Amino acid sequence: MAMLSFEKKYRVRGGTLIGGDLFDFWVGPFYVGFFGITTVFFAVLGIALILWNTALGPTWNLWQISVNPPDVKYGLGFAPLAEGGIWQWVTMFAWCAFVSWALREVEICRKLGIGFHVPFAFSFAIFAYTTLVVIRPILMGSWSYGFPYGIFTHLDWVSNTGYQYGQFHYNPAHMLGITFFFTTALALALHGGLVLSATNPDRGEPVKSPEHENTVFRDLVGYSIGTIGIHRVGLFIALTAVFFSAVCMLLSGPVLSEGGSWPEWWEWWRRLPIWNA
Ligand code: UQ2
Repeated sequence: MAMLSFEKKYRVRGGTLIGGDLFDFWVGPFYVGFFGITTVFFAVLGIALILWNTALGPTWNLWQISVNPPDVKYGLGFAPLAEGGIWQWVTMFAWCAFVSWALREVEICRKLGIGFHVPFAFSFAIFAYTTLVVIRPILMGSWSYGFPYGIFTHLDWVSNTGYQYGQFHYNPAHMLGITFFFTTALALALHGGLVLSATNPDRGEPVKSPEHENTVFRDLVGYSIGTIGIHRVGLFIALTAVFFSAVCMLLSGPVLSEGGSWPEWWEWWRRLPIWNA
């Protein structure tokens, strides 16, 4: 069905979680809804605070601008605005904007009568962000453990945090996260390549179907997971990559304490009785 007639068919009332019909309208191509309003509301507040923080100095250099978390001395309390308090408010507004966006996705899915896979997937991204700036700082006892909101400063934070544990690549959850990220790239490369190959036959030839796609992989590796299967496995490995990235950070600090070392952690393996019997 052409999009113009389809949109007319599905752009009907209903499916809202809150607000009834009040915000149930579109602006151009965008569905608004209660959560469209709250997304814009929190995003504008957060951006305004970032601009204010930048106006306080010391730089307008885009690469060096940074909204920094409070000093460790403020613990889990509110810090003065210019000393990390702005970071705390930006974090709250960002979190509310992200959750609003997820709930707007839910309303759109309800309107269309489709599954909730898109908001479910986005919730993993929100979980990863929440892990870094809320859950881990609370477990560590200070908001100072959150990452700074700046282009170069967040890179420095990642590097420093990694080196604090000796060698992050020895973190077992980091290993799993990376493995799943790489496997996600492999799966998407296979899938994208396969679909484009089937839909781009020689000039004058008909477009090919799943039989051809299945046969490529049966010939190649003896197995085809199928057209729905590849999307299930793709969603699973992508979300699992994000999940283990969050676990990796919860292990580094809250579990393996600061000053600990991931390379040393593997000593349990070398100490297994079987090697020392
Ligand atoms: C497949 C299939 C698709 C695909 C791909 C496969 C017709 C269009 C890529 C092949 C996938 C396999 C063998 C599993 C790969 C698993 C991992 C974890 C990389 O069979 O069905 O649909 O796109």
